Amino acid sequence: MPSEKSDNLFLHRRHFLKLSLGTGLGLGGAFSLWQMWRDSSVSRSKTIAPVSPPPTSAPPNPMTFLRNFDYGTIKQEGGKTVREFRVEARTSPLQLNKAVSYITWNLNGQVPGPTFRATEGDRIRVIFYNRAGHSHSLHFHGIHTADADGVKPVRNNSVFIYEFDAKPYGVHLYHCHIAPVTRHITKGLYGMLIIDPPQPRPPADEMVMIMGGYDINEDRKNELYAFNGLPDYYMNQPIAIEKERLIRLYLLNMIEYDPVATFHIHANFFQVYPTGMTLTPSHTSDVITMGTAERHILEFAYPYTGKYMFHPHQDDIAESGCMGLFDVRET
Ligand SMILES: [Cu+2]
Repeated sequence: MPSEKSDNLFLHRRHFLKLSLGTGLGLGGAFSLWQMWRDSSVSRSKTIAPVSPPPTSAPPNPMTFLRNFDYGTIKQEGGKTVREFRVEARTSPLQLNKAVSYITWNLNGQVPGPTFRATEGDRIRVIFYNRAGHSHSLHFHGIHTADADGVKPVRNNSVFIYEFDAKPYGVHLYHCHIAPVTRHITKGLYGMLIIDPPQPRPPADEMVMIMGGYDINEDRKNELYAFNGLPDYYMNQPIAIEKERLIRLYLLNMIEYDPVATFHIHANFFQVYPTGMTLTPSHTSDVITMGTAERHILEFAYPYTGKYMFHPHQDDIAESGCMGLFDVRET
């Protein structure tokens, strides 16, 4: 890979490019150049004006994050649906509780990063701006070429484009893959990628829960845990759901340092779709065990109103922030 210069754009092998950050040339212009290069058999490098990073907006709280899916900007290119996502790596503080403000490494100022969503067969294009102050990357789980695998550092003040086909359908994830990866993940650089099957799943109240841990004092153990970034958030603000309504939960374990975490719901059972890669459930349970990066779709409906806990059944993890409540209400 060519060495990086902040004022140069290098166009090299297929599926990616690097741009210097700043203001000036719009993305459309950059893509036109890139498409010209992509369609050419000649490998070359070019210098162009820099492009603008994505706009800054207030990060969502865990309640809006819960049901917020980023479907990207849809384009048609050569008969194919392309979903284009723009994200920016940042370094910013997150108030985890009344006592702890923690410096996170994040996407768009939020932990976890946005939930990207596509349909199997779409083309996914993630334009990754790094303004975090040091190198990061985005490594996606899925099937793709080596140059889209996201293990190479994207240095501060540079841009990298990851492009790959959305396959296979399921619940997947992305995270920074810069060593030490454990640190880059616990600092907050991770998120979910949902790839829907060609025939959509039946209607449901869909939500995303990502379990994460925070190593506050850098002793390689987690002191705090959370669903969707903020410890105890859903204990203080229960998730309202409707009685007898089908809930489809996209669940991901991103807890580092602890080898496994379970997930348990009170007063009910769920059906398990392993890694979200099946259309029929594998089994029914009220607790499921997941190693780091494991994820599943869980489906359930509550027959009675009231408040019901959900949490890992490692109660030390639950009592350190990874616990919440469903508030089941009449329709
Ligand atoms: Cu990183």
